[in-house]
Amino acid sequence: MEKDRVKELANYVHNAEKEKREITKITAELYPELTIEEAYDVQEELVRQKLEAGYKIVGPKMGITSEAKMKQMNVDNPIYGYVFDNMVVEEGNAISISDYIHPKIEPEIGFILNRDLEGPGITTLDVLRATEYVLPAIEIIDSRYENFNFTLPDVVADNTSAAGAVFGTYLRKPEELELDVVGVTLSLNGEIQSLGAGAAVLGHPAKSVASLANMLSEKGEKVEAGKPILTGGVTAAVKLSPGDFVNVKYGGLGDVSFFVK
Ligand code: 0L1
Ligand code: MG
Repeated sequence: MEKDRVKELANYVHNAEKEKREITKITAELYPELTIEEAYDVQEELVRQKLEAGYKIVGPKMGITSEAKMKQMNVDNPIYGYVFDNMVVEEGNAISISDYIHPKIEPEIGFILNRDLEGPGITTLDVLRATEYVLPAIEIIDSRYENFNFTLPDVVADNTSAAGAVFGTYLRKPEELELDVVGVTLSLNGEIQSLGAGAAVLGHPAKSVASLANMLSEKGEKVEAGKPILTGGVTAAVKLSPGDFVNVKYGGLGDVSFFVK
């Protein structure tokens, strides 16, 4: 795809994010033939624009990591995007719904590595051996597309709907937990809305990090030590409304809460 076209599509999603308004998916009319590879070019341009604007990458995030979501989108591989510093919400604080379009949340298990991981060929075991800490986290997703209606290339171009991240402070060594059987409950205002186990994330959340390392290696990039990695939703995403009190509990890994104004 020509450079101007990449820029045009990156501007299209970036402006929607900045102006907090819904747009029609790229593949509807603007560029129906968008491929996954081209979509990552658009994402790269979007990331470049954000860095140029002064924002910093906090860490990568994985998306479409559950079998249910992969089946729904008819794909075999997850996707990745980036969390930026302006998206981070301090645990226990409040977000304002007007800062988003139609936000949803996903409970996730975060990883922090003690050394860089460079694919190809990275395994789940490699990841566990390179993990300094695992931590509880909540991702706020806010697709810029109307009604979260998109194809896989659309959502890749839109930085995989990344809009927020709340990182918990209950850090644990990976050997202290069986991450695939860590149970998670997501409650709004004291009522459980969704639940799941770590295995919902590609069978094991560490596999998601391995998959990220192997995908990034195709571009000559690696997963960097010290940056929190969001591995993917453990339960189905849940819509937020003003007045909500969000609490997610993770078996053996503490809990994370925040408010919605
Ligand atoms: O983080 C995620 O799994 C979301 C990826 C994008 C799909 C969506 O917005 O639902
Ligand atoms: Mg997610």
